Amino acid sequence: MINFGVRNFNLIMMSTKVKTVNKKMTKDDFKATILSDYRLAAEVRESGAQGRRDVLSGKGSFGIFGDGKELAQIALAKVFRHGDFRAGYYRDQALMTALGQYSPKHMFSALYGDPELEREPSSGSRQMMNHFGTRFLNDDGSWKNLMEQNNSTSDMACLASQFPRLVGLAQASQVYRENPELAKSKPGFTNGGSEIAFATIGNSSCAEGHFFEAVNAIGVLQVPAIISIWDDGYGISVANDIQMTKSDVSEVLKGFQMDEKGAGYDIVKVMAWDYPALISAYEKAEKLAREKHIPSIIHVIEMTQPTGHSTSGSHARYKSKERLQWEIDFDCNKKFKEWILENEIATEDDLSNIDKEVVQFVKEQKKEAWTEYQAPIKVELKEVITIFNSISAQVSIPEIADWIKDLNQSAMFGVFRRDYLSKARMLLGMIVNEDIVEKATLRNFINRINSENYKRYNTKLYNETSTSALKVEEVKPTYNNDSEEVDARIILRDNFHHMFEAIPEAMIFGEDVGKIGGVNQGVEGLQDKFGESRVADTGIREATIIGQGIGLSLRGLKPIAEMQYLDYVIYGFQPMVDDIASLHYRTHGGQITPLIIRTRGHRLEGIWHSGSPMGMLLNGTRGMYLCVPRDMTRAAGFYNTLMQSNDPAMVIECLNGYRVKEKLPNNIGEFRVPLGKVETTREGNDITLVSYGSTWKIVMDAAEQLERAGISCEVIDTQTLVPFDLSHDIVESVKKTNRLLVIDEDVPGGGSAYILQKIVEEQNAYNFLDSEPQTLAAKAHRPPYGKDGDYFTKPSAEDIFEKVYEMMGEANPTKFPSLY
Ligand SMILES: Cc1ncc(C[n+]2csc(CCOP(=O)(O)OP(=O)(O)O)c2C)c(N)n1
Repeated sequence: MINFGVRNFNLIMMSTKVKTVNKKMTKDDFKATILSDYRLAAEVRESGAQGRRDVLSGKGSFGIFGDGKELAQIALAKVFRHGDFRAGYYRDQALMTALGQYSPKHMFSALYGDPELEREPSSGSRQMMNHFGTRFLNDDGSWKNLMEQNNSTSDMACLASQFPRLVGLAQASQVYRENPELAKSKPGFTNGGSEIAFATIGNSSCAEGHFFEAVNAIGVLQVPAIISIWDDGYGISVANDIQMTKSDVSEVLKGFQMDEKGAGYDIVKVMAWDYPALISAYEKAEKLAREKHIPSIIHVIEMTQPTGHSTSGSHARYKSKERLQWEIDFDCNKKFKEWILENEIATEDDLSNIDKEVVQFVKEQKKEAWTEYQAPIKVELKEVITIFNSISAQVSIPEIADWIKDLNQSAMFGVFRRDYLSKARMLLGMIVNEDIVEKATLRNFINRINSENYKRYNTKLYNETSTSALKVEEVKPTYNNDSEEVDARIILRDNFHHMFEAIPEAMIFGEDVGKIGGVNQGVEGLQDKFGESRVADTGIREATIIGQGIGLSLRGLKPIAEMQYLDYVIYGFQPMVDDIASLHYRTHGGQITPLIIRTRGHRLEGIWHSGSPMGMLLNGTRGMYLCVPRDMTRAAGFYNTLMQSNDPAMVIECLNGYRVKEKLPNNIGEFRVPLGKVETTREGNDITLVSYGSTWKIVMDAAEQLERAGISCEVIDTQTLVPFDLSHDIVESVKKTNRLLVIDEDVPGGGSAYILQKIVEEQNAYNFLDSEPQTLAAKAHRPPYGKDGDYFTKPSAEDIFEKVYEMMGEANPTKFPSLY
């Protein structure tokens, strides 16, 4: 029997939110709290059970629920305060419910895929069910007061992907605590740095590198994170013995245990079914994190999966009979019930009444969710059937009768918009030559449904509010007559000094960024002037450098996360692709990361110091902006622009450009380069050459040589790849030259293919071309080491000369006879 002593009684009393309402709690209050926890656990369990049946009956496509994990999450919720942040995953149904942000109705709306935000506020069903997130932004793009709400950063299905951003979410509290003036100026983002970042993760996901990288980073930084590991022994079918050394993650983590100086984590192992022990574990962790910024890891073992991992299959396929029986016996809700009865907190009748009420409540919630989801769809269905009927009365189309029959039949169970829109579009094709008024009615219906669903499903990849970088006005760099020519890195350095003076939220961090001022000295002296909490060295851990930036930016800071070289961005690519780039889209505009990723790339020397994988970046990171400045003045201008906005972006500086001389502008820190605006850097009439980054200079050299051969080139620097030439200036050049060559140093079919698609397809340059549009890229392999490795791999001025000459020769072989 569990000993229900005075200690536990007080502990639970203290831990319940009721204490904020009534400090003098009676035994009745205590009972009410326990029964409310019991009800919540039962509600989560029951909604999972009913949701599972809905998937089997076809109303929902896929179900993943919080069953077997209820009690620990209820205990966690007791220490979660307004202003805290969660970075969790799909199992946290009880936690989200206990935080007042979720209900069975929300769960069913998400299960059905209801796209209306008021019913599915995490994502408007852009995400699978039980992928949680709260809204950080108002509709106008401004930030909500995050200290007045419980904050959940948006979950992802990619396991452990919540861990990189956890680093920054926790670190922000430290930054604010160390900078009280800054904290005071940001009341919507911090309460003196006392906020905790709570992470949750499944036991098997702990085998991911992101988990260990983040645990190490948080341990180094000593920031207030509480990590809960929900250990049910399995990752789908694969048990802990295959997932983890010694089959036990907290055994493995022992080296992170706090030492006598307070460095490291407090690591606690606790049973998933032991209510008082869970509460006590979270109480202790909260105190350490909130008061001393000491992180904790709470390894919750002996969790179960009463109905298996998800709706994808039965767990009887991979669990023994003994294990299945153990899961029944040690089910946390069952054990909680036993504990309540043993300690005479309530009677069997009390609990079975709650169970009955819960079943009824969940049924009602489910019904409401379904009815509200289907109601507008049924109105549209009625409308389209009326249109079908009136067309059928005038034109003989035998299929229509069957369509109407099928649609009416499926309406009894549930209709999707695609069911009738696909028929309507097919029908329009069938009656295109009929002279009937209903054709217009049908067309209007299709257009209306398409445009309404565009808003539901296709918007908000980018921020379109007044906080967008596209709304930032251009300010050109200005010069005196005697402006000095300096090493280009000086322009960046001086610009960062101005920026950090003007923007107290600005931070920069990465490998070698602090003490030595960056590998190319672009932030020289910045740490001395602005301190280690704003200008910092980090460990070699690209994924969590990016994650650090994500978390900090979600907490009102303006981080610049540095990837030392473009070739190593691949280590940090997963959080860019899955988290940053999709965040605004997947939350339906509810969250955004105003994070700048700074890196340097393109040509230098060697396989891993010359990469220019633009195609990879472009394909992976739609949802972010991609700036490819040709020099450091332009790079500084992009940083200045981006700092004024809420948008995530990457800026790639030219690795070979830091010692090149550039004129020092006299409005350093002030000038801003606009995004999506190309620059024509040489005018010409015969051919348009489009490039960017380090290749731009080589194109300019080639254009000079081509002039001597009688070929006049117009050279355009794209400046940004995303957005791309928003005012379609390139096609205006093509209208004049009628020829187009795109040059870059990515693989063939990489960045250059993207540019070509933009110009030929989106800007319709096809209509103005007299020659085949072409690309000139690097070789498909990596650039080998050495000057000759570069010369024989990346486009040289001679390669460009010959390519252009050949294109001109095809049009006029007499004037431009073959070179070879
Ligand atoms: C990176 C990644 N790999 C694989 C999957 C497919 N997958 C989804 S859930 C799951 C098991 C996760 O187990 P665990 O971390 O223990 O969490 P649990 O679901 O048991 O709570 C797997 C392999 C995924 N979503 N993400």
